[in-house]
Amino acid sequence: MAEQKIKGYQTGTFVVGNRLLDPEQRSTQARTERSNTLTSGHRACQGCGEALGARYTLDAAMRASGGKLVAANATGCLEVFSTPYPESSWQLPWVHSLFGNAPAVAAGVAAALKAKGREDIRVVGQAGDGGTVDIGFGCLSGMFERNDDVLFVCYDNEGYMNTGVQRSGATPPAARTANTKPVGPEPGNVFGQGKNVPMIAMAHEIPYVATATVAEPRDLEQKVERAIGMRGARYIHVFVPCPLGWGAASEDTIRLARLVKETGIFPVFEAEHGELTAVSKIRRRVPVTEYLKLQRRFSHLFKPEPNTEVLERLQAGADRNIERFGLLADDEGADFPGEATDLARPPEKEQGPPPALVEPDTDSNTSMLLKETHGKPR
Ligand SMILES: Cc1ncc(C[n+]2csc(CCOP(=O)(O)OP(=O)(O)O)c2C)c(N)n1
Ligand code: SF4
Ligand SMILES: [Mg+2]
Repeated sequence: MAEQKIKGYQTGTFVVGNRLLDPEQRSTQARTERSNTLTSGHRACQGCGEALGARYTLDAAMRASGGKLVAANATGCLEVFSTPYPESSWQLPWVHSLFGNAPAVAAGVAAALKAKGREDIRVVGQAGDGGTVDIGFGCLSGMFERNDDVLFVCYDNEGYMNTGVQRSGATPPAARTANTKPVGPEPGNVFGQGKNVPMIAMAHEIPYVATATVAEPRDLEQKVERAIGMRGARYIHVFVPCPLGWGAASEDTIRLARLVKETGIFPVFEAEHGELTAVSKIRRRVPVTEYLKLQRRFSHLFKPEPNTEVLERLQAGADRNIERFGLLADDEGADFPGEATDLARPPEKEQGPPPALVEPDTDSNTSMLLKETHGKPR
């Protein structure tokens, strides 16, 4: 079904009412028959982008597969906060894999279903960025290379959150984590490292690759539905803010997910068989500082005075994405009147630093809070 474009929206927040859409175009989350695959009672932090992303993704996948879905889940926050023994928040067949082998487990489930003649049942593998871009990468590449009939979803919160906010191969440059301290000439995470797994997935020329953020659930749902409608290896990389690990306010999760796209830091696109097929244009371009300043993991870039050299390097990275993916609309801003600052934190909240649940550079605090909220890290 062709996506119905939304013309109306609430200036300042980009909130879009489902009432503006034809009923069949409305979000899965707006339907009374949604499956609540990740239901209430789990232990995710308030404002957890990963919980939101998983729910959007799996509810859409359940709808698209007619409720015939199995999920294999790597170790990580999503698994830990959803399944403290003997409880579970999952309302679908769900299997926990190791930290590093969710793609292989998912591929095995798909192979078993094929052997049993049950290819009507679809398989999703899912993991955090650590389980995807780092330790699970070999299994993922194998799953791509064999073109296994699995949709693999990475929930990218840019670090190892479950174990106390360590750096991953998806942690952005300059970000502070428990093991990338803001000290020395290059404070925080180094530049020039890290893996772009959506691009690597494209290089495998698998049937479908897409990126999405939790700020645009309809876009994410449509990509999941498209992916479920295909066979073979498919990959969706979802940007999911982590209030605890990033030192961000819980209420800023959606704002951050919007800003990461509007700055060009995170390109939102689709690709089939290695070719780019669609990009989600920037509605109104925003400087990277608007995104960075809401997060304590980047606070060292603004005090005691702005680190202009590092900020310029980060802006250059976003500009490169904008150029590379053609993210600016020809009529940039024409359909979306207003100022770039519409997306920024309301002025009355700009008095001090964003409220952080913990100081992410205090390792013991982070670990303690994680234990209190999720149970023991695995
Ligand atoms: C082989 C192995 N190494 C390390 C761990 C500990 N461990 C569990 S989850 C995790 C990090 C998870 O990070 P990510 O995949 O990004 O998920 P997140 O918690 O951020 O959602 C680590 C290091 C483990 N379970 N197994
Ligand atoms: S630490 Fe981050 S990813 Fe984990 S539950 Fe909290 S907000 Fe979600
Ligand atoms: Mg992570």
